[in-house]
Amino acid sequence: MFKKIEIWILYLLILIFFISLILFGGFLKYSASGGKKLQNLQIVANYISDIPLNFIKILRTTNDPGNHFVDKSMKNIKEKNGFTFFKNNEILKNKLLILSRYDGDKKKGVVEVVDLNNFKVIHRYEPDSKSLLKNLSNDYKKKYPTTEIDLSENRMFLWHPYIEENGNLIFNSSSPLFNIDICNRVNWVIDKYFHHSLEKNFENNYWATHGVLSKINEKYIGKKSSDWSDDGVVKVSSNGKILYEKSFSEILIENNYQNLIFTHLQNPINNDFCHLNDLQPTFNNTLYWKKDDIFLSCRNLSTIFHFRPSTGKIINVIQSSLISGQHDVDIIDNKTISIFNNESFHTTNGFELINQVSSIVHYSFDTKEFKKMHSKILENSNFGTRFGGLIQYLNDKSFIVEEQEHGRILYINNKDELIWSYINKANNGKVYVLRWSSIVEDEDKAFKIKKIINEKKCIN
Ligand SMILES: [Ca+2]
Repeated sequence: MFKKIEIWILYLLILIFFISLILFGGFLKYSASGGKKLQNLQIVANYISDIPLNFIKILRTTNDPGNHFVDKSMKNIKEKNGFTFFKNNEILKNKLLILSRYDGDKKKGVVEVVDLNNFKVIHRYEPDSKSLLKNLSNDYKKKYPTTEIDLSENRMFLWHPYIEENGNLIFNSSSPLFNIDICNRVNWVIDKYFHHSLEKNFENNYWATHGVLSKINEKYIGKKSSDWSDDGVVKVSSNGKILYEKSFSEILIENNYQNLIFTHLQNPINNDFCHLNDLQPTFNNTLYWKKDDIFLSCRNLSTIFHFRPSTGKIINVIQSSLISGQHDVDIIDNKTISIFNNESFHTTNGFELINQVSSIVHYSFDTKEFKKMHSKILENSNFGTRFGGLIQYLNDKSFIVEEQEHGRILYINNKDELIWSYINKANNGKVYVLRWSSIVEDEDKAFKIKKIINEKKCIN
């Protein structure tokens, strides 16, 4: 069946193979160090070198439905599934929890509306991934070739969902921005790549974070600008039209902060210099900000930027030795913001928690002081998440905090006492991640949502 070949030919082939391997490796190193010669050959060599990693990525995503969203640390594995109550509390009466979680039993991302009078799930949003995909343009799918996998039934999730009083839900899944109705039917889609945060502003528009292809000059970042991740801020109208957008690198360059873009060039996270993970609009004029300014949180710079879209100006750069790898900036009062401080930093082992717990930091514009809050209760609860997570204060200064990667929510009253906890556990005993839940505090809005849910007539 096989022909015999001379042994010297075999040795010659092995020799050629090793010489080719050395030359290929050397050429890749030359390319990675910014070599300018043989540009076309560099593109081909880099494309070939990407094949093994891309192949592994595809294998992982197609063979591991659900496993991607398991908390592999097993941190909360001994906790009871669902809600556990520690103290009586009436504050949340007539309010709703909008619970975004990966359902480990159904192996899909869902949003549940929980009635906080009795902690019963009164509605579930379970959008059909095929109908979401159907609404995307071919251009988008071409630009983001893993879209079919990322939005497949087992892989999609509903990130930072915002519920309207008519029951519509707006969310992204590291994907376009979707607006669906109470029966999971698509109202509108914005065919751009959104991620992380969505916040409503004073005029009922939304501010959202999205990823954009970098517009930074090629002479700085080379031809593979598609590998250079940039973020942007987008203002979207309630009927899904884009009213304003600007890339984060443009904001920094126009404000003479280009040094912050290139700080991380030698860092493993260099292609994600900002990692914009929250965008918080202001609702009034105060001594320290104007209505519809936004606070932008860049995790990879451990920095909050106070930005004024109306003038394009960065007003303030907020940094502290206390803050590292943060998510979620919120406005507390006319002179204070809170920062969900993951206290995580990027090492050669990936992201790690500095002190094993995450913290909440308040910054006062008045005194210019940073202060850690609720430390004792968060430490006693062993609360910490390297990625994601958020805090929401209610009017009485009680709050929920979400431990995203460990699938847990804590509700803590204004005396720093734990009232209840929630764990996202499946029947297989594993804990699955959460994706930024919130409380509908406005009782009138909660009432209208409940009415829509009670009267819905969905044909599914
Ligand atoms: Ca926020």
